[in-house]
Amino acid sequence: MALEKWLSEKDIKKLEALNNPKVIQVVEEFFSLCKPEKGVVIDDSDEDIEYVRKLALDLGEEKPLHLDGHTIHFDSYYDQARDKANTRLLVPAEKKDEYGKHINTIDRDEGLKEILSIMDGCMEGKLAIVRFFCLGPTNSDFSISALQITDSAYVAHSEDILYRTGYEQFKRLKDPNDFFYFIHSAGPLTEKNVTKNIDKRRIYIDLEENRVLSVNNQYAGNSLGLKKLALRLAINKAINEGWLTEHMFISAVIPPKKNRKTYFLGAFPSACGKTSTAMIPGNSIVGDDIAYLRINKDGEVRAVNIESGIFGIIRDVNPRDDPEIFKALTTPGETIFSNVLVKDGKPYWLGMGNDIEVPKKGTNWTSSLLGEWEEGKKDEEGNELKFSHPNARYTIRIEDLENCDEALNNPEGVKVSAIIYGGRDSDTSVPVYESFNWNHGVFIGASVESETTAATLGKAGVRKHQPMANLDFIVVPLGKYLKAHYEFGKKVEDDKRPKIFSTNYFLKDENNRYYDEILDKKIWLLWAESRVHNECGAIETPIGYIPKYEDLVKLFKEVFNVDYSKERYEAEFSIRVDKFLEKLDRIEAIFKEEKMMPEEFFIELNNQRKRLLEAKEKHKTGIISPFTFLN
Ligand code: SPV
Ligand code: MN
Repeated sequence: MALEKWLSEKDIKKLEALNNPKVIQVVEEFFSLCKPEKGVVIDDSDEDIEYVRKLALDLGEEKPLHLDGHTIHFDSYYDQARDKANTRLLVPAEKKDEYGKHINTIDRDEGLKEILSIMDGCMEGKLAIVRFFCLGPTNSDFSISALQITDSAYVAHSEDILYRTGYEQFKRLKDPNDFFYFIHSAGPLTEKNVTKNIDKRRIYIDLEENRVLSVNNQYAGNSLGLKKLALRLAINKAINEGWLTEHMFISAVIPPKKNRKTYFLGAFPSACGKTSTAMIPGNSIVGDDIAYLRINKDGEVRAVNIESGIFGIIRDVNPRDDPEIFKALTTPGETIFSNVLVKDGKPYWLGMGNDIEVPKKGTNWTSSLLGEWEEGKKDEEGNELKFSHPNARYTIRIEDLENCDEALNNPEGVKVSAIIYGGRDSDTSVPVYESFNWNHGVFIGASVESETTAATLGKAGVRKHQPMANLDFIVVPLGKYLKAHYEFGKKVEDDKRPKIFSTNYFLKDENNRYYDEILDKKIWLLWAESRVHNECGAIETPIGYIPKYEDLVKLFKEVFNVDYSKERYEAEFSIRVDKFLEKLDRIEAIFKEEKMMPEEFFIELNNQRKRLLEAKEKHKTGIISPFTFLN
């Protein structure tokens, strides 16, 4: 067998034990193309997993830090975030038009030819690691098996922290062809162990083969098959099979003094408070990024976290705002830091707390290109280089968090009672409201927008359309994706359908100051939780149901011992009709252009506009106080 060229007898036996001809074929095909010097097959044993952990250190892709188990990994200066321009969906030429303007496609034949030629010999001189994982808990209706081949020990190690092992699960596959596979190569590396040929970075998604090919990158959002690459394949699979794959956290809201847990899912675009909502103190976390949703035999909507770890933004993780994560990052245990500043084996990041003195020199994400960092150092354009990258990350296991929910690995998933859609909006929406029903909620999710912040490139305050916070990952026409949400809702009985809420933590006053404190999101979720249990009323407005003043007063007092003023309530919960109407125009302009749009979407859009115009006419103002609707 050709595999003998790369693999030991023992490793070949490991592959053969899977009894899966397709796995053998994929390994042979891509070993032949990528031409690694050697290969290794990793199973679920502690011994094999320890081998990968050590390999990342031996190869220098990670370096030890001062706390036991902590390591640092750097990505190339030019590889610090997802590469949207070079992440493309392979589509047959005749289908290209169906995908509209928002999905980055390339002709399948042309794309394959290009990427396979880039991958030819991309692993020369390196070791190819073959790994098996399970997306979602093992032994579950949700489980999807995944094969990863990578020449990066950092990638293989990260996946160990972030996903469940799946070698044994592969042996149980009902259909031996039903798995995802991911071929990754960091490509040739510089002497600093970062990708050399960034100009040839490509991430191509092939739905026909349920595979993603990714080359010349290391940043986890580009390289790790099981994260955003699998998300794209799973969206397609879910739509074909009648369930949902969403870019959502899963968290249990635990109200004080009530003996219960209510599971919420939440979709928020990047940098809109998703992980911090999942991590609200007092609640417990199942996942912070990606969920599969299915309807079980009792008609309940259930969800699992497809991951078992967090690849989180480290910026602003400090003892006050993110106590659980801060604690995990400052305690010995298996943790990978990436793209932070390191000095004397200690990691430093932006916003880690005022009482920590940041060194003026050290190694950071700029060092592989520009040498050691020191304060005042500038990039080619003359901008000062921060000591830690704004998108620097940590990789940890959820089990290592004190607020890990007991249902993390439950093969049945958790019962979904509510779904939240959040955006970043300084001047339009209220902090929290409830949709009238599922279809209205889907419309709210489809209309999520996020304003750019000063921290991202380009002009601040520009609104980006982010349907379900999933736009970057949707690989079917947008209309088809939305239709799947309407269809899913139809399959659930009224009393079992999750309630859908909208949140906005970023509303500002006329002096450009946020109304909300960082932890006020706890109150908005507790209000939503009490709505799930029909424990409080609400005010009907043109946009949906908003909280009553007295209910919020009670919650703020009970939870934070804070007096929530009538003035603040009125300012935050006024319905800004004109702003909402402007938003509707923006949303309509985007979806009007899309193919296969479900009728339900435009019904909701028109009803929403009608309600807003009627209210404006009736109350003769573009900003309506919440108290007005009580009369
Ligand atoms: C996100 O940007 O949504 C992330 C990080 O979760 S990444 O892995 O880059 O996608
Ligand atoms: Mn994400």
